[in-house]
Amino acid sequence: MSTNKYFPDIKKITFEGPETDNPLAFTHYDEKRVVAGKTMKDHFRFAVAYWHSFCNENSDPFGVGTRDFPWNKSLDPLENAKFRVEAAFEFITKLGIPYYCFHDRDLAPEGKTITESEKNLSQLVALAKEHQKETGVKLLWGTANLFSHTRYMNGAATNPDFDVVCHAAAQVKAALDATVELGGENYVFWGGREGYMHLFNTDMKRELDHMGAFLRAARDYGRKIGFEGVYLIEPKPMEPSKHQYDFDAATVIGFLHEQDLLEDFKLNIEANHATLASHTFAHDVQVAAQAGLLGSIDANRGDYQNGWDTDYFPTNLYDAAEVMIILLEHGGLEPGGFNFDAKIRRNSTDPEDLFVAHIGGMDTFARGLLIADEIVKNSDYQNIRYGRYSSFDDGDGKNFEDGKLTLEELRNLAIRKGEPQKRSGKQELLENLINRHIR
Ligand code: XUL
Ligand code: CO
Repeated sequence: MSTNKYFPDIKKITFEGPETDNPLAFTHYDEKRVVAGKTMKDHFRFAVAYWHSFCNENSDPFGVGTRDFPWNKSLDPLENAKFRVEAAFEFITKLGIPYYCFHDRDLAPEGKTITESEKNLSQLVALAKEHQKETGVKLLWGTANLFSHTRYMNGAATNPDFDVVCHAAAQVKAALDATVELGGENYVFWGGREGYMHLFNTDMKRELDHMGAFLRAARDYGRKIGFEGVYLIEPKPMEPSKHQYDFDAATVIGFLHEQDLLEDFKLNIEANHATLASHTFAHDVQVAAQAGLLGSIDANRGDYQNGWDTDYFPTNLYDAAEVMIILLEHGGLEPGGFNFDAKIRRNSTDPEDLFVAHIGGMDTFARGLLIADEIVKNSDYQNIRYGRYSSFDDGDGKNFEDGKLTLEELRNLAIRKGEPQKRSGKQELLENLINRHIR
């Protein structure tokens, strides 16, 4: 463990099992436990989100932040960034999480010029690299913050002003350099300001083509400097823009096709972004997985009453189990993982709250995995779900699937077959499975 300065009252979090009443222990996440042929550690590849956990003081539009950051000791933001790395690695190792994720500006403050920003970032990258080496913690993905600075108010890669596009490129270049230097396994693009606030001042076609050109240039640069990982696009329908181009998984897949990016890019599905798009978390995971494009997951949770991106820590066992069934069926996430893109609430001000929140998220998914494994192995779930399509397995059904039947031939078959039998969809039976397998 690197230090014991920032969370001195917290010891290393361990697995104690379902019977424990210790809130600072895992009840279900046992990193060594093998489920469906893999350890829990390898199933999830959990990651801490640097921005929410170490940069976000929980201010909101109505008031200043409430969290105390003992690593903000200096008046110099660059010095504080160095203390912050120490604090982050202390937290990550005490929690026993194998990965972390960052934006360039989480790790190091922006300088007055591009070169100064690059210098700041390389200093912090060097420090993070030492901590990674010492602790064995790895980088799941890096990214560039192309949404906070005022210059991006009209977009980054899709900005109508070419000068701004160049600034965005400079940032992505440095963030890719940092990701490669730290052995990052993926690189994320979240298009926070890539979209529009009103169509009347927007040439949507041109902006989308610019985004494609920008991503191709970024991809080529990354490959040139030896990035062998996966590029990920993170869909989100709105917020901060009224409409974001990476609306949901299906929209992003269409965009990747159109822009010839399918070879290198996959999707990073965030639970709360899926629900903002009026889908379930499982829906967007399923859409990405069936296209062979499920790259990684930002694990969090929305709120049934509020429409916005609340980024709660995940606690919903039903959502977790549903998603874990899809993952088991599609062979997992590697080299992606589960990044807790989630924040503790404004009034969660004790240092231990951050631990408790992550423990809850990890246990929720661990339990979801156990439930999913039981359902896949020991229930009729797959037979019922996939068996519904057995009429396409051979004969004319298969011929139809293979594109061999004309509309007239289908019509003649309808006459020959007569009125179809009623076949139950068995929804309630399937819905009850999760409840039945919570042990
Ligand atoms: C914002 C969001 C981002 C991305 C990375 O809603 O999810 O933090 O995950 O830029
Ligand atoms: Co996210």
